[in-house]
Amino acid sequence: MSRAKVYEDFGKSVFIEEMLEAARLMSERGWAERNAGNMSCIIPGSDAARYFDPDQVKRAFKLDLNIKELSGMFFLITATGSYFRKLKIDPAKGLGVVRVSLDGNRLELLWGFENGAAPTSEMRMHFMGHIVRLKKDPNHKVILHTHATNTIVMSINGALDEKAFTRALWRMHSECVVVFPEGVGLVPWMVPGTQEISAATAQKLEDFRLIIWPLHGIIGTGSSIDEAMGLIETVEKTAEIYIKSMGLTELPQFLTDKQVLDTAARFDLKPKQGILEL
Ligand code: 2HA
Ligand code: ZN
Repeated sequence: MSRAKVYEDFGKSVFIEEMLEAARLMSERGWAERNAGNMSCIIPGSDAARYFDPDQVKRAFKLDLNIKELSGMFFLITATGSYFRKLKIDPAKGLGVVRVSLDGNRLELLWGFENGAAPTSEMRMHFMGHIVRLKKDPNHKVILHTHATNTIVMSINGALDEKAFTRALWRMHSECVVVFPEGVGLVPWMVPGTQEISAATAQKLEDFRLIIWPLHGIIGTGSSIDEAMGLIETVEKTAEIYIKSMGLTELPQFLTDKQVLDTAARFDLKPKQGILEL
C-alpha cells in the first residue's frame, strides 16, 4: 500500500514571505497606488515538488501567446487587480502558482488565485521577459514592475532617451554605474498590458535588466527579489536626486565621465559603450 505524499504549505513558504515583503515595501514607498504593479518569480522544480501535487490542477488559463520555452516551469505571479497593500491579508487570493503546459498554450493553476482571480494584465510581458532573461542568465528568476514615483517624474523629461537617461543616472550617483554597468533600457510610451509593450520590453531585456516605461513605471529583473528590487531602488533614489537637484541655482556638479569610468574600474566593471562622451 502506498502512502499519499504530504505536501508542505506553500502559503508559509519563503516565496510567499519574500513577495509579501516586496509588496509591502513598494506600497509603503507610494509606488503601488490602487492595483499598480505586478510581480512574478520562478519556483524551481525541486521546490515545486515539495509544495504541489502535479496532478491537482485547479483551473487553466488559455494564453494568447505560445511560451513553449517555459513549458513545465512553475511561476508565482500576482493577480490582475490585486492591491499590493492588501496582499498579505489574503495571499492565496492575490497570488497564484501556475505551471506552463507542455504545449506552452495554457497556464495550469496549482495554488492560489482563489475566488476566481487570474494572472496580472501584464503577464505577457512577464513570460516573454522570463524567456529572454533565462537565455541571458541561467540564474534569472524574478521580474518586478512598479510605479516608482521619481522614476516616472524623471521620464517626463522627454529629452532623456535611453542613453541620456543612463548617462544622467551614472553621472548623478556614484553607485549607479556599479549597480547597472549595462545601463537602463527605455521603450517608448505604449498602452499598458498590450502585446506591443510586452514585445518591446522583452526585446530590451536582451540587453538590460532594468527597463523604464516612460510616464508609467519601471521593470527590474534578477536572480532574486532582493536583486530586482535593489536595481529598482537604485534608479528610483537617483531619480529623486535628479528631481531635487533641478531646483538648485548654483552651477550643478556632476561626476565627470572619467570619474564614472574610474568607479566602474574599481569594481572591474565595463560600462556599456557609447553612453559616456569620453
Ligand atoms: O498591474 O501596473 O501596468 C497594473 C499595472 C499595469
Ligand atoms: Zn503598471
